[in-house]
Amino acid sequence: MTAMTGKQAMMEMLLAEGVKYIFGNPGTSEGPILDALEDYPDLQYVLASQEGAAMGMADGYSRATGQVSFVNLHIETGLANGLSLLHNAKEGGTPMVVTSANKDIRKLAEGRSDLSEMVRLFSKWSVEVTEPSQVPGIMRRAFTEAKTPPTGPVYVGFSANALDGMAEMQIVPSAEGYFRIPPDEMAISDATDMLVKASSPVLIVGDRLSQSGGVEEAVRLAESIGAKVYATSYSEMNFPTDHPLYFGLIGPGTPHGRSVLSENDVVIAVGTNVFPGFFYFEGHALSDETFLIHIDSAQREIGKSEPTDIGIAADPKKALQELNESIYASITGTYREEVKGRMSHIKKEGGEPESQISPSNAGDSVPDLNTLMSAEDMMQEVAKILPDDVVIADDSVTSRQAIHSAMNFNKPGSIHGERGGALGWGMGGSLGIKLAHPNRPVVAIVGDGSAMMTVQSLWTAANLDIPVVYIICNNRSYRILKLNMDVYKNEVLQEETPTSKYLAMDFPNPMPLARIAEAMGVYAKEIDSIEDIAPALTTALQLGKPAVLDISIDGSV
Ligand SMILES: Cc1ncc(C[n+]2csc(CCOP(=O)(O)OP(=O)(O)O)c2C)c(N)n1
Ligand SMILES: [Mg+2]
Repeated sequence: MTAMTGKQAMMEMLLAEGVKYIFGNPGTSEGPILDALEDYPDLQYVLASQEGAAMGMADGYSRATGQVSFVNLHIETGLANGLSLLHNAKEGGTPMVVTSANKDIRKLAEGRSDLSEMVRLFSKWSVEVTEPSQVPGIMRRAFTEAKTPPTGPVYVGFSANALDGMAEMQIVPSAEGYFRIPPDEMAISDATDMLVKASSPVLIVGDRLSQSGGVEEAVRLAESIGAKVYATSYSEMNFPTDHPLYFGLIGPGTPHGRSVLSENDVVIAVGTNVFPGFFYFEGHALSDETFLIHIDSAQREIGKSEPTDIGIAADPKKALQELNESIYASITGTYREEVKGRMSHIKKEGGEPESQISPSNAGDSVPDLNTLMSAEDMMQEVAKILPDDVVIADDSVTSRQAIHSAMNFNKPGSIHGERGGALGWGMGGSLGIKLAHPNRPVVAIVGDGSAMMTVQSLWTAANLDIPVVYIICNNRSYRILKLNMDVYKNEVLQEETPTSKYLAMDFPNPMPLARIAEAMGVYAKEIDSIEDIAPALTTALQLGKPAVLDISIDGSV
């Protein structure tokens, strides 16, 4: 035991946990933390000028390193600004410890906010430290909670007296953590029986598959049973996109997704919520004739809303390894021939991947921007220049499909994307990814609406000279809202002749992202013709400094 202040214990615990960066924006209440930090040069404070930028950076850093990131915001006011992207971290399962300091506990009668209550809905665990002696134990638990699957963000508040007070303390970090929880043997045997009897099995993958490092095992499973593969999200590299069995993103919660899935006799979902979707549609996603197997490290997600025949709570990689072995041991030569036939049939049928977004046929908008390049053309051009070792931060919203048409993702960690629904992830997210991979080029592809939401990230990029190349998909609109208005009118309201004025979805005054970047000291270029993309991107990648290419693209629907 050593006598120290709570704020010192906080710093010692950060070092013991292997933390390098504190992402944040401070206030008066965080003064004690910054005071203590002066004695800890190995901990770098990464200053954001808006909390959304700090949260994005921490999220990107965690996902690119696989480690718990650390955020420090200001009391309730700064913390409130961070909640939007905290929601994303919770939905996506990003391991993160978010903190802020609070007024002295003795000011209870005067009114001090209950910070842990404020953040409870947005976090995996939420608590406030009110005594210095609590600091090491609570920090240890916070890191443990964050990294234990299903991973996620936790919140710790620190009252002023806990930071300034002294106590005898022992600094012990969280345990390494062995999370490869094996599946139940009986479940593997039942799943094997169901899968080898299936005539059209389908595999659906989500981020917890890639988080477990199980993509190779998923490929092996798909190949051994001849399953078409869809991804519910591609915010992590969940399946090699050029694999002949990969059919792209699917919205299993939409009528289109439901009908695609229900044509099959067995659906096996791995590491994904079953099934995410925005709108309410009556009934279940799968028809009564379709069996569902669900493998997940997030036990609570199994059987949550969709009737499930075989639920397997386990580490996805470990469960797939055992399932593959079990299938291998039980199949016959005839089965192999059957799978071969099915595979060639799938490949023959295989056309364009399913779009995540339903095609639009509503509205009276005439594409008046014919002269502008399409997102598809833009991405083809971008793809020609991107180096092999690039990491993409994808916050491109409706341009996502164009990214996937132009580029293949075959290496784990080659792409990280927005997840959870809150706009504004990519601007900061890409900076966190770059801090995690200083020797790899990092390119953020971001919608104009999303870029504007956390445009302050450009200031951090300039201030700390973090060389991310931003490509803005400037379509002068919240285009996704138009597409979803169409879905609402066509599929939810089922209007016969749907029209919409798409109120509050257009930017008659375009978001001037290149000019904002320049004003913040970031190299920037406005681009509206396709031939300018290659030279500008080449320059931007060689610059060794942050850069913004603000590209005008067609935003019509
Ligand atoms: C914090 C937050 N505010 C508002 C929204 C609602 N919203 C969802 S997508 C979107 C528009 C995205 O626009 P943009 O980034 O330009 O991409 P595009 O749809 O044009 O491809 C909006 C406003 C949200 N998801 N999160
Ligand atoms: Mg837009």
